[in-house]
Amino acid sequence: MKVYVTGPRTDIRVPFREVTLAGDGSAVRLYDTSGPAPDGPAVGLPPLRAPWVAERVAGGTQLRFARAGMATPEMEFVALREGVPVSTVVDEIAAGRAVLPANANHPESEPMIIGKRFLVKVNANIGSGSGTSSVDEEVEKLRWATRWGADTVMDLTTGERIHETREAIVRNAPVPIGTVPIYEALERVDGDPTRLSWELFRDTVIEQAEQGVDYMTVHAGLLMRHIPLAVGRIAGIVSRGGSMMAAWCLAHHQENFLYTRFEDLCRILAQYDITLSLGAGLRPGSIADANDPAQLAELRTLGELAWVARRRDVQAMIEGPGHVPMHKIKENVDLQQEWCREAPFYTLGPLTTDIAPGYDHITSAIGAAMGAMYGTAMLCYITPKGALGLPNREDVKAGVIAYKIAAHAADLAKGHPGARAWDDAVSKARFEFRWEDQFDLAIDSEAARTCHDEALPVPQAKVAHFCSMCGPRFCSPKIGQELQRYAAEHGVSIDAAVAAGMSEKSAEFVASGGAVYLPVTSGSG
Ligand code: IRN
Repeated sequence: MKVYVTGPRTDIRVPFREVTLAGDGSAVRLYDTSGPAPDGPAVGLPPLRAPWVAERVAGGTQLRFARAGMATPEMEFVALREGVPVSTVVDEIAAGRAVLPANANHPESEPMIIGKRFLVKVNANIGSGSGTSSVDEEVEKLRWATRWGADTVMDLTTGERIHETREAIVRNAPVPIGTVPIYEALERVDGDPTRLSWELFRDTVIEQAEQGVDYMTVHAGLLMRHIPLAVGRIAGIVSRGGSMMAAWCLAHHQENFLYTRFEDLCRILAQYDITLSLGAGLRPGSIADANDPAQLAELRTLGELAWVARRRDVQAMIEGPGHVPMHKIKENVDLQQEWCREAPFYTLGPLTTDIAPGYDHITSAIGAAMGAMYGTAMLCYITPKGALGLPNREDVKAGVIAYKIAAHAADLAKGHPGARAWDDAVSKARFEFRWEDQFDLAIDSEAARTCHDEALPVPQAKVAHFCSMCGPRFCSPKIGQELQRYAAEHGVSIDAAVAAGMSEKSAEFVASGGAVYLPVTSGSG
């Protein structure tokens, strides 16, 4: 059930999914990204932030307010959502360690924060590759992704109805929407990257900014001098935006215009409070290329650009790999944190091995979990299809769930306040055979129920004190419960109960004559 927690300002209503436990009637509150019930794609969601935006008559970005020590309603909202003091939110944004992506023209979004001191976030990419799917289908994909817990969604739609599709997505999005504007700019020059220009890019950015896009990936850190460093790689340049800019630089023999016009870009972004996501154009696309000179040279430039953006009041995060084996993940995160002055790191995976096409959500969720434990703030999901094809509905779900698990595992490791409560609630329900509570609390209740019911479909099994794994005769939680009961009845500790139980069993064994029953095997002579 969805519930709302209200802050000091009654118009700040933070959504949670509340699960009421059959066991003792208590309630567990879980972070909820699904947004209010929609009235239909054409109507859009209610503009909850509109009054807050209107209050800021002179505009200003979240970063600017945080630097001035002022908490905006959006900051109060995320403090309640994360269960942390508002001062933590203000301080982290002011220091550039966190971003709160919220375009003034996207009042429908429920504020969220990306930074290593907060819950690890997950982004889901949607959008059709060639305008094949309808606008309604894309809105449906957005809903589906946020239903499973996507904290932000990137619309990578290309093709004919790009403006219309994005409009429908933004108006129906309860989460921040990201885009990669260079993709649309490329459409406008019929797919020829050599015809790209700053003016064309700027106009595309402004059009998207007016629609309400909250954060934009800009591949401004890929410089002329970095390109030769990628020549000897196994996988070359795998970033779509990165390869466009490299093609432009080589064709014109000029420095990347996203770099040379970066301050102009920041001036535009600041007007809307759009967050920069500095693109990883040279991220490694294979295990062999991880943490190589090309990737690291670009990373240093991204750190410099994040600093320039901050000077212009623009919030910035840094994109990252890609493909990195487990033993190189910490080094990557540490270097990013050092060179980018702790700006939030936003990685695509990384895949920890290249051997499993078709299972990239697993190979990359391993890397995502490790990176997040070391400080990555947001994880861009990779679906089972990875780079094999456009994800369908089931792929989107599998990708989001895999990444939510990775993110939560990292939250636990980092000791985020409140993260443990969810685990403890599930653990207790499991130990006490409260099957329905276990299903309701599960990240994917349907999957949990289906797994259980496959072997034990009868209703009685939902209250049974065993499952189909070990059956009714030997059940470890049941034995555990008996031990707890023994300890309580006899007023002793669990250890003492175990010891007492052992001697009771031993006495029984001796009294029975001490016979040892071994299975009789035939033909053993
Ligand atoms: C996230 C972190 N690194 C890359 N990403 C996302 O991957 C990026 O934001 C975009 O949504 C997608 C493809 O990016 P390229 O290939 O254009 O760099």
